[in-house]
Amino acid sequence: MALLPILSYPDPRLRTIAKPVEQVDDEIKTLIKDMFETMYAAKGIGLAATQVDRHIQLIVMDLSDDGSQPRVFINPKVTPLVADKNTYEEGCLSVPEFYESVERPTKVTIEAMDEDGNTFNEEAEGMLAVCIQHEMDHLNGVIFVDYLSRLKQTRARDKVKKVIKQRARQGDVVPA
Ligand code: K1U
Ligand code: ZN
Repeated sequence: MALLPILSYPDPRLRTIAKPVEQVDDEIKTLIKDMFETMYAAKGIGLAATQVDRHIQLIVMDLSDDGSQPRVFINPKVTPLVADKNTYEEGCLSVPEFYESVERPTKVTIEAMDEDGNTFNEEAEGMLAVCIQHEMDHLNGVIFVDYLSRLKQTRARDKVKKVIKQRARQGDVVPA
């Protein structure tokens, strides 16, 4: 297994539109394992392939407190089920240590394939709905700060620069 470097905002590679996965082969299965390892090491609850510079429609997620509920979404399609929206304070592993409120539909349907290539359909609300919409945005080249004011986007850039410098000084993470 391997820890993958995570791209940081405003890296232009985060704007790439992901292509569908054609076959769930050994290469994809290795990438899934590496993405889980990377997500858990970064203390995240989700990770899109875009964030590790792989531009395919693949998301990993674990919303449990103890790493016991890994979920894989391949070629996901997410559709809002209701017009109601909720606000949630979001974070992003590509915008480290920056949190802001984002409004999104409260309830969505998800159609996707799992790691065995089986298609499933699911209704989602709460944290699953928030997280899957955030990760779908990554696959479409959208970052949660895009929903914020110019001033907040500037603050996000400044924060990321500062965190990258701090981490480099501590010898923590090598930037992607
Ligand atoms: O896409 C990502 O960068 C992962 C992101 C998922 C996410 C968290 C909160 C709201 C929407 C999407 C993270 O895991 S950020 C990490 C983090 O700060 C966090 C971890 C657990 C709960 C809440 C935030
Ligand atoms: Zn993110």
